[in-house]
Amino acid sequence: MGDKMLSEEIKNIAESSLIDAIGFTDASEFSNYMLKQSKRRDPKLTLPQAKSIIIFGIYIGGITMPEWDDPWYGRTSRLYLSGFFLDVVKPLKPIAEYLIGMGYKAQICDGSIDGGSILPLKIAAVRAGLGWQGKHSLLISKKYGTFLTLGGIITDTELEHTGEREPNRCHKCTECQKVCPVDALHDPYILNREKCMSNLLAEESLPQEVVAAMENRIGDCEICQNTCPWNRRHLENPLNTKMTNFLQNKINKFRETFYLQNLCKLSEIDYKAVFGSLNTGIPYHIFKRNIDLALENAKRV
Ligand code: B12
Ligand code: SF4
Ligand code: SF4
Repeated sequence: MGDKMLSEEIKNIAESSLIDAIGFTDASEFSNYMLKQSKRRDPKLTLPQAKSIIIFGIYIGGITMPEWDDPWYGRTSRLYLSGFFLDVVKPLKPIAEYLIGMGYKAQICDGSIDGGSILPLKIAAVRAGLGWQGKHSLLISKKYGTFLTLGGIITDTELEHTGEREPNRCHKCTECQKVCPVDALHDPYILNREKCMSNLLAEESLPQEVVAAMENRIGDCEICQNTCPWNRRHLENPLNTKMTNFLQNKINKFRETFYLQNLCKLSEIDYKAVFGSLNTGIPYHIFKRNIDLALENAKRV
């Protein structure tokens, strides 16, 4: 049994931090995590006294650029535009601070600044009852589809666990596997990182088949998410959440910048100044390469 009042207070703070979904689970090892050498495998490798994990979901379904289908426009993803690519820290901070103020320990995940990537967030979210892992490997929530960016806190306090696991609702569907242009989802539920464009568009070497498949993408790919039936309503009519509105207003100022002919003029200093807040971790020379290739692809359309 965990502390019910503390769990309720955390939920209240989460709501005022514009967090959309929250779940509590135990801090035992994730024995099915494939990266056995990673500290994400066991919360106690980060916090030896860990007792609970809090998992948070922030809806980003409404964050898009209307021009994405234009081949002369640089396409990215909702995660990229949200600025949560490496860093979901900000909305989680008041909760960590509250726990620390109460005399507990609290470590945030995912943060490029604080604590780092210390949890396998998808499987932790499944354990906390936020949804199930789809065949594209992402967490699907009945309410939010895959458009929840995830964050977590490892703490040494005993919290009331939400635990009820969602059943897998992919059933016979294999749409994401069929639509991936680079066969990165050959085996259901397992993403082949070596093939996935979201990874390769941030890497030095880009295989020829990816150059054609990337079309106007300059970072990230959402093809498997865009075909998932659990996202259909969010693509057609996204939920009107405060965080989505806040982030969409923030990124609207980039709308002109994302035209390929504008992007290719950005110097390294401009790139850091303009895209620094999006925190994508893509180095300037790779960003430039992606723009050059996207421009070549646009000429062929
Ligand atoms: C590294 C990383 C990447 C890497 C590599 C991913 C990988 N699979 O290795 C790259 C750059 C490719 C990547 C891409 C993307 N990522 Co990413 N990524 C991460 C990160 C930092 C770690 C993920 C990880 O642990 N990978 C290691 C492998 C082993 O884990 P895995 O893919 O979860 O593999 C599991 C399955 O194979 C599963 N499994 C194996 N067999 C079976 C069988 C069954 C039946 C089941 C159910 C499962 C299962 O168990 C494995 C766990 O051991 C997390 C943040 C975090 N701290 O968790 C974000 C995270 C997972 N990414 C996220 C997102 C959104 C993306 C992108 C959609 C971004 C984009 N728009 O381009 C793409 C996703 C493409 C896709 N189809 O998954 C979100 C997911 C949100 C959600 N709703 O699920 C996260 C949680 C970031 C965040 N803060 O929100 N990502
Ligand atoms: S993000 Fe793109 S490349 Fe990666 S698995 Fe999904 S569809 Fe395939
Ligand atoms: S597209 Fe179909 S198989 Fe893939 S995750 Fe969504 S529901 Fe599951």
